[in-house]
Amino acid sequence: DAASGELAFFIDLKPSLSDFRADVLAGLAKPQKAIPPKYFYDQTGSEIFDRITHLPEYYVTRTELALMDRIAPQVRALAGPQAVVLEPGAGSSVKIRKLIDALDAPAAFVGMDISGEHVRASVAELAPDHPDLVIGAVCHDFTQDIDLDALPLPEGRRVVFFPGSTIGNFELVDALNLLKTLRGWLREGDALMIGVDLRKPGSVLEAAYDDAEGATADFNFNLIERINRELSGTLDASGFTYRAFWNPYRSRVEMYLVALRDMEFEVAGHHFNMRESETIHTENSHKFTVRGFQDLAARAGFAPKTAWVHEAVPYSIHWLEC
Ligand code: AVI
Repeated sequence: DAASGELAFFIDLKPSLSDFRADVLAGLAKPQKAIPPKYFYDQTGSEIFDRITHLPEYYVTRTELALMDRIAPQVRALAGPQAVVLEPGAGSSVKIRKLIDALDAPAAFVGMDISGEHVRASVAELAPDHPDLVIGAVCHDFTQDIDLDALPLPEGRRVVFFPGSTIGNFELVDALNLLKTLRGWLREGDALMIGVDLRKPGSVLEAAYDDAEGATADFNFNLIERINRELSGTLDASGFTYRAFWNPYRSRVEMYLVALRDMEFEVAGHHFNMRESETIHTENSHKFTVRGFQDLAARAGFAPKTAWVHEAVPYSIHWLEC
């Protein structure tokens, strides 16, 4: 197709596809029912997430974009000329455009995502505006190792860009492992630029994750619909309500679907029941302190170099060196 023709390369590393059926069945069989948050992001879920990023209560996206504008000159100086930028998880093209425009004659940009089609299309959109940039796409699961020397990359300092505080959706051990994996992609002198949301009052966090117009609730209810549609589920969405609360002891917002009554349902031929007020844990969003995140990064083998914090809303972007 026309889009991929504009890419310098598209490499399919054939990541093992995660198993929605197996993960949902295992998650619903646990004493505390839980479904991994990566399953939010089907077509509809990705559209709802995009709506979330524009909500008045959801400060994350607009705060990170404003902070990127403010720090652009410093990022340009730190990265130096001819940087090779890699983005695991094909996120918002608004952010990667901002970064590329901030840099001094960047040499290459490589988008990486578990969905090959998605990453190929979104990365190709950058090509017309950046004729001098080597632009590539890789179909890859970013929680897995990759030998970047096997890719046709130009010379230059590698900068991995991981915005949006996605790191906060992982349990702490998994966040540490992901940071170690990213460290493993890089050589001495390379860098990781990562967005990390910070602790703030519980009332602000609970509003951000349980908004007035109900978009975050819809995001969760879409998971029920996806299970019903793709796994022959018989869950009755009207039997659930959505709840988010700030857990200060674990420094995270926890999100749940709560049963409003006793229920029985089937998923993929398996029988389940839930008691009234029993929950399905759908997501965590960890909130860090600057020091706490730097310590985690240091344990993964990074040297924290600079942390920028937004002046009004606690949100940070870290420059970590190898
Ligand atoms: C993608 N991730 C960083 C979002 C967050 O803020 O934790 C996911 C999200 N879930 C509900 N609202 C936003």
